[in-house]
Amino acid sequence: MMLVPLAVVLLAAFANAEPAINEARPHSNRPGRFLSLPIPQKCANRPKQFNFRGHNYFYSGHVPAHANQKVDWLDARNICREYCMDLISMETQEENNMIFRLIQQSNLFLTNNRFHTKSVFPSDDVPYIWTSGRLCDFKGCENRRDLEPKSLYGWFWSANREKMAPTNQAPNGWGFNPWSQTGHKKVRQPDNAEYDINGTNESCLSVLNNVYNDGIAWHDVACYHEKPFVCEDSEELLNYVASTNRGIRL
Ligand SMILES: [Ca+2]
Ligand SMILES: [Ca+2]
Repeated sequence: MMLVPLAVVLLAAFANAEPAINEARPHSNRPGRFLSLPIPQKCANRPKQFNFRGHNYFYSGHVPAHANQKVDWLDARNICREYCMDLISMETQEENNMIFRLIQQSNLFLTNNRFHTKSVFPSDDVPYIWTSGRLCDFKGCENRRDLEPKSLYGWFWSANREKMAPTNQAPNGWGFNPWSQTGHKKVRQPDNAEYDINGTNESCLSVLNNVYNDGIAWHDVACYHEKPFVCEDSEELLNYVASTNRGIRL
């Protein structure tokens, strides 16, 4: 019974490890990298900055240990995962708008779903954050007709492997399409624009704060860029740590 979650966690790790290796920064020789496993002590003491529908979240810029950190997409996931969290997945418009508000009012703290100021942090404008959104363009995604064309049907939340709505329409139950209508090439996102510049695919989903005069919106971005991030509780990792550490309080 305890082996199942571990197997799931490890499978998830390997399923996602391949692209990270292939995708390591074009000009770096960082060795192959894998998904991190949770660290029970860190899970028990994870930052709980705000809560939504039973999940805890934190924005790296508001947690002293990570306040000045900008990391690539996989490093961001791994920082979250050690806390039994993962990068945020915005499955609903409510959750999405909560993050949009956080970005917009980054000098404010969200606690118990209420904003209040906290003067210890500068009123820094958040230019962008990483989410767990990912294009299925790695090993295992080939021969999947349901994902073609990838720019429309190939996106999913890697935190829970849930498929996203087609990128050219508002997701079910949403009043708007969160993907930006513009970007580097002045066309709607995802546009894989960096591929034309240096051959790197834009396979990761970032929320950008008005970078293209487009308000706060979703963009496909190359995964090697370094950004602050938002972590969200991972039920999979919390369940795994709970089932393997009797009596732990998470
Ligand atoms: Ca979520
Ligand atoms: Ca783009």
